[in-house]
Amino acid sequence: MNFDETFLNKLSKAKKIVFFTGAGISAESGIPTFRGKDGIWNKLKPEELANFNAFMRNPKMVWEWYNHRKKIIHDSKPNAGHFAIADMQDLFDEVTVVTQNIDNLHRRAGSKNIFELHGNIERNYCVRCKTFYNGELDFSDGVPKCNCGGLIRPDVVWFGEYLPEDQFEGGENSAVNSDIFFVVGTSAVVYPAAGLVHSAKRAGSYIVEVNIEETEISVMCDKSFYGEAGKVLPEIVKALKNKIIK
Ligand code: BV8
Ligand code: ZN
Repeated sequence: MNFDETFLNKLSKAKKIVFFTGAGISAESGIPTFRGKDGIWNKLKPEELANFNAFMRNPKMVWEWYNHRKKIIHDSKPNAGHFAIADMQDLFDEVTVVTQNIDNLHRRAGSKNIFELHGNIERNYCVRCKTFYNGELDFSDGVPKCNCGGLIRPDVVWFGEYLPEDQFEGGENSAVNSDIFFVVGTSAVVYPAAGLVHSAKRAGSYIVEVNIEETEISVMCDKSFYGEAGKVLPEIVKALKNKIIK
């Protein structure tokens, strides 16, 4: 892949980089996206699964869905896109990952500075007393229960729920202080997460999109690379390393 000098100069002068990522960066790890052609939302309605009332109405069904996704995630590995982002930590003063994904793949790829806007499928807590249960859960009677009798739920953000304040604030802060804000593998339709692109833009960041197709925020981007994240991101790392050694 060839990158124009303007882009490479911008990159080589940058100090603070943010990678705002969505389900698309994990697609090449075999984890289905939400809204793509084979997206999981096509078959299942988010309101039927990813919301608190649906869980309280039918916790067994919601747990079956999350356990199914957990199995796919446990059988998957970070891909070249996740590793490229982790590699960038050696090329810039500060690299922050702000992810909407709950699959833990950025951490498994070696990224250190991560804000998880929508939670993490490896964590669970009691809806009543908020005690965390992060080991194996007991599904012998269908739905795991806390010692206090409350239902245990996945620690993910459902529709209509607030994002964890510390994570969203961290993501917002890194966005507005970034020199370059990469938007990777997200349809950018879910708010307030997608609002971070607007915050970064307003603060004067250079917005770079990596996606297989145009999205709602493509018009806001200074640069768009259309291709798979697992192909484009390693190419950017390679081009940057070549520029640095020249
Ligand atoms: C909330 C659960 C406050 C975890 C998810 C304005 C302001 C505030 C709220 C709203 C608002 N407008 C609407 C709302 C409500 C709602 C919302 O945004 N609805 C949308 C759908 C219209 N937001 C909320 O409810 C949020 N909470 O606002 O609280 C509040 C509280 C009370 C009352 C009022 C307000 C909570 C949102 C979080 C919901 N949880 N998931 C889980 O089970 O995973 S959302 C779900 O969508 C996932 O978390 C996912 O991360 C997220 C975003 O999807 P993407 O990651 O972008 O994935 P998608 O499939 O859409 O796109 C994939 C992209 O990758 C595509 O572009 C594709 O082209 C690309 N791609 C594919 N392959 C590749 C690739 N790119 C590169 N390489 C590839 N190989
Ligand atoms: Zn409890």
